[in-house]
Amino acid sequence: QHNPHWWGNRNTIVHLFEWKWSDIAQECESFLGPQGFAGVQVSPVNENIIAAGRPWWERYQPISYKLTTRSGNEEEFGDMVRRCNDVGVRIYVDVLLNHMSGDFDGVAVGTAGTEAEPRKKSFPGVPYTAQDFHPTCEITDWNDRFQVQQCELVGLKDLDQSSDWVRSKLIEFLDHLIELGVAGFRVDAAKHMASEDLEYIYSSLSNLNIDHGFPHNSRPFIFQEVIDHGHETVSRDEYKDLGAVTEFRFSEEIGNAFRGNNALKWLQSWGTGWGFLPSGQALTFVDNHDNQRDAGAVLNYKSPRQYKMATAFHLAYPYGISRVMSSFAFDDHDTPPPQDAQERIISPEFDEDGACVNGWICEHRWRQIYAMVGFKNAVRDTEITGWWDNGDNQISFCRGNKGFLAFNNNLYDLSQDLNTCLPSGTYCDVISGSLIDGSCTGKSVTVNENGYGYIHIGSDDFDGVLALHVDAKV
Ligand code: QV4
Repeated sequence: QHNPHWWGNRNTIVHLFEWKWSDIAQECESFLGPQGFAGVQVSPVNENIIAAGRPWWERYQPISYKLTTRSGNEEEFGDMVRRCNDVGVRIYVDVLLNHMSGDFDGVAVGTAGTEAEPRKKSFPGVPYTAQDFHPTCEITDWNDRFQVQQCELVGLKDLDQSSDWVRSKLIEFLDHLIELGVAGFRVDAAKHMASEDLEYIYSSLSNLNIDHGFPHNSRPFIFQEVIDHGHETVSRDEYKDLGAVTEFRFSEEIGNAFRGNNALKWLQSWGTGWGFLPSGQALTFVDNHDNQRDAGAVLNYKSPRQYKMATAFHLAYPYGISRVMSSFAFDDHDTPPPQDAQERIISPEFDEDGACVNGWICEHRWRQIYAMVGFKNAVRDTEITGWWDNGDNQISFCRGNKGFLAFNNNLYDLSQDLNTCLPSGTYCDVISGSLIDGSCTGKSVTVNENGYGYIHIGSDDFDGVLALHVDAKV
C-alpha cells in the first residue's frame, strides 16, 4: 500500500496542519490544484478530548470515531474530500489507531459532545471498555519492545490491536473515511503497535471509492509514523513493506546540511547512500508538526533562508514521497492554532501576494516553495545528471534535460558558467521571480547550444538557490 494515487504528473503532499475542512476545500480549488499539489495531509478527523487552552495536541487524544472536531463536521469533511478530488488533490487522514485519550478528571466531554471516562478506560461512544486496552504501564525504556508497544505513550490509553473487537472498530472507522473518498492514511504512533496487527488491519480495508475517481481495486495509501534514528529496537524495517514509513533521518540530515554542519557537496549520494529507506518506501519532509517544535538540527519556518534552500533540495532531488509542512506560528509546544475568543479555529487570510497574515505561516504559499512543487512536476521521471560542486557548499545538478538547480551556502558568491543540461534558450529562475505573461520578474539565465549558462548566486542574495525548468522558459 505504497501507491499515493497521485493525479497526472503531480507529486507533492502538503500537511495543512490544523486547517478547517471548509478552508482546505477552498484552498484545493483556488491554490493547490492550480499550483499542482498532489495531496493534503489533514489533522485528525475524529472526536477528541477538549484540553484547556485548546493546544493542537488535544487532537491526538480520541474520544470516539464521530467525525466532529474543531476542523469541522462529517458533512464539511465529505464536501472537502469531494471538492479536492474534483481538482485532482488527494486527501490523506492522520489516524490514531494506537490509543484513546489520556487521563482526565471525571467525565470528559469530547468535541462531538460524547462523554467518556478515560481514567476508567470507558469510551461509550465507540464503545470501548477496559478490556479493550493493554494494562496500564509507563514507557521508561524506549529500547524495550514490550514497553514501546504495550505500555502507554505519554499516558494515552493503549488499545489492544490484537483483539477482534478493537480491530473491527478501527477497520470500520477507516472504511468510513474510504467511503467518503480519502486516498489514504498517516498512521500515528505506528511504532507503538505490533506490525502484525497493523498488517491485519491494512489488508482488511476496502478498496478506494471508485465514485471519487480512483481506479478499481486501488488500495489505500499508508504512511506510518515510525521514528527510527538508526539504533532502535523497534525499527522502520518492520513496517516498510506494509506501507511507506516516515524517514526521520532525512529530516535530521537535511537540517544539518543546510545549517552548515555538513558540506553540501556530500549530498551527491543523498538517499539510500545515506542509509535512508528505499525511495518508494520513504515519506520525506524537512520538518513535521512534532520536530519543528524541538530544538536541534531540524529546520523550520523560523530560519526562512535555510528552510527554503532545504525545501528546494528536498523537492529537486529524486528521492522519497515528498511532504511539505504548512504551519501556524508558535512560541512553545502548547501554542494553539489561530483561534478566536470563542476558541474556534479561524480561517487563513491572505495579503495581495497570496501570503498568509493572521497567525498562519502557510509555507506552501511561499513562492520559493510552491515554485519547487511546480519544478518537481515538470521534471518528473528524470534522473540526476551533471552534478557539480566546488568541493564545499556550492553545488548544482540537472534533472535530465528538463530542470537545473544551483545552491550557494558559502559566504562568497557563486559566479560561473555551469552545465544546465537544458535546451538552448532563456529561462526564468523560479526562486527569485515568476514567469508572468512571458516575462520573468526575477533572474533569467541564457543557456547556449552546449547547455551552459552563466549562474550567479551572491552570498547576500535574498535566496541561496536558483532553479530553472522547461515549463518556465521565457
Ligand atoms: C503528561 C506527561 C506524561 C504522563 C501523562 C499522564 O507528560 O509523562 O504520562 O501526562 O497523564 C500531551 C501532553 C503530555 C501529556 C499527554 C497526556 O503534551 O505532557 O502527558 O498529553 O495527557 C502529541 C503531542 C504530545 C501530547 C499528545 C497527546 O506531541 O505532547 O501529549 O499529542 O495529546 C514519540 C512517539 C511518536 C510521537 C512522538 C511525539 O514514538 O509516535 O513521541 N508522535 C505522534 C504524533 C504526536 C502525538 C502522538 C504521537 C500521540 O506525531 O503529535 O503527540 O498521538 O516519539
